[in-house]
Amino acid sequence: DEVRIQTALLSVSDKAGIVELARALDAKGVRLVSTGGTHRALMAAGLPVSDVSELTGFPEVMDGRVKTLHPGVHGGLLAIRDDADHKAAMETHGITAIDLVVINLYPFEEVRAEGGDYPTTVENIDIGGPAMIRASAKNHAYVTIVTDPGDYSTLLDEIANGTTRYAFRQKMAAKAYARTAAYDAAISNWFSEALDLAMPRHRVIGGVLKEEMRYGENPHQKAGFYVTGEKRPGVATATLLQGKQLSYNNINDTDAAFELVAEFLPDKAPACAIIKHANPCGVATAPSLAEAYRRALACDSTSAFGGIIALNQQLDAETAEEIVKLFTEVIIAPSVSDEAKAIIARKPNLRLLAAGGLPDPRTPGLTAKTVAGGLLVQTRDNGMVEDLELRVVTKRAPSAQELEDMKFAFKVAKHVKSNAVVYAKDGQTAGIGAGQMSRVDSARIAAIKAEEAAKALGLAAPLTRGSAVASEAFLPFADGLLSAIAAGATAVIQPGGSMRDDEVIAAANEHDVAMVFTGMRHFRH
Ligand code: 93A
Repeated sequence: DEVRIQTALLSVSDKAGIVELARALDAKGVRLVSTGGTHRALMAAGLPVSDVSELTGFPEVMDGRVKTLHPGVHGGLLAIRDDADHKAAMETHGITAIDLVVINLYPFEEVRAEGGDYPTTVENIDIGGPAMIRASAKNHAYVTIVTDPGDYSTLLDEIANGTTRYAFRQKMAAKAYARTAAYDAAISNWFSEALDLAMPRHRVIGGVLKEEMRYGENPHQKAGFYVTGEKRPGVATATLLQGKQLSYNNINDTDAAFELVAEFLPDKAPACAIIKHANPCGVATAPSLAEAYRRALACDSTSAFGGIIALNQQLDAETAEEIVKLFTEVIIAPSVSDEAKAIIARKPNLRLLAAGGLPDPRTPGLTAKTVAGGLLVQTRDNGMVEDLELRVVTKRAPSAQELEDMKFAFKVAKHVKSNAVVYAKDGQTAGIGAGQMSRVDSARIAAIKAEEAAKALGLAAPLTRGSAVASEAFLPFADGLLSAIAAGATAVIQPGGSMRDDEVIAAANEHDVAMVFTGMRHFRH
């Protein structure tokens, strides 16, 4: 199953390492053929290399759009070497067998990520490259295909004796199809964005492996981070300024934290969210970022230990000084001041991420989760309470302050696993109940958390007294409401739409509680 490498076709956009590879191949007596730019680079290095037009007998035309799309190339890639008919065709048409193909594609993904204009992005859709990759990979019985510059040294190890083994060619072929699939997925996703086709049915769901993690959610699970190329500031594109590589759980929690804090527009007020196990354990806005952090922490300082902190503004020195007092896993912010960097540097294990901006909570994008045998895909929950028509359903209308607290609580509830109950007062969470199977339990847990926080802070009464409470889905019975009233809530925000809305409204009226319906639900599972 060993194939001797006699002719190699090199056609690469990213020229890094290609001269060294070509030199090593040449030293083994491999005949080199390449396309325009690659040919020039190898000639400049003094290597003997022929132009692909010698295989095709046809010049590169149309600004290089057609350079390798020719039977002289594809026959040499696809021919079954020991088939009599194929051999005859090669002889009749003067086709040379190509044994090794080294290609990397036009940088479509990079051009897209850099926000290239429409014609430039289109021009960077590689046609000839993927065609050759797919042809070579199909014919891996004879042809070795290399699509990743990271594999050049592996290739040189493999061909130490001038041949490649079947198992190697097979592995490289599998990798090659993963490459072309990811490439086309990126093109498809770009079109969806360009044409604003948010519907999942228009999309190919695919990503490119950005990094492998040491393990997954648990140490016995393997894990990788695949990036889709979506233009959204966040954990996939952020710069790690210091600290170890993020773990699987770090990435998941950091995403949850940043998406939540981005709901609080930075020009309104500084905001901070602290996340544990993908749920917020404290969220606050305040006149200063450091104060927002202190208030977010006050909600549940026990859970915040080892948490993930997201900020909606540049991390400044004052906030950094506060943060380093406690053990934190990750900080993510749009940017970090130099002074803050120096302060965080005192905690070398603390991972610090600069995202370069905030994700727009109103853009749809996609979310996906796996189920046995499939992927469940939907547009992102981009509903914002500011955009909703709030309907007052009780005799008493909320005061201006209650209304503010309601909206704040509902925004947070959107990012809490269902069933979510969130108490808020004066721009900070007072208690959060997450992930319970019964809504009453979430309401009770949130109240207990608020009582504990009050004790820890030495307050006379928990912050739930005089708070607004949000439920991310309708209150099915009055019991959840009564539990919230018992904790001291005076205002309630919920989607409404239960069969027993009348019962719930009556209970609110009885206790002089103000209630509004949003008409929008924010389940999160
Ligand atoms: O424009 S293409 O789609 N048409 C082709 O026939 C073709 N052949 C190779 N792109 C084509 N390529 C790509 O050119 C390769 O995939 C590689 O990325 C690039 C190398 O071109 P050069 O050697 O001229 O720099």
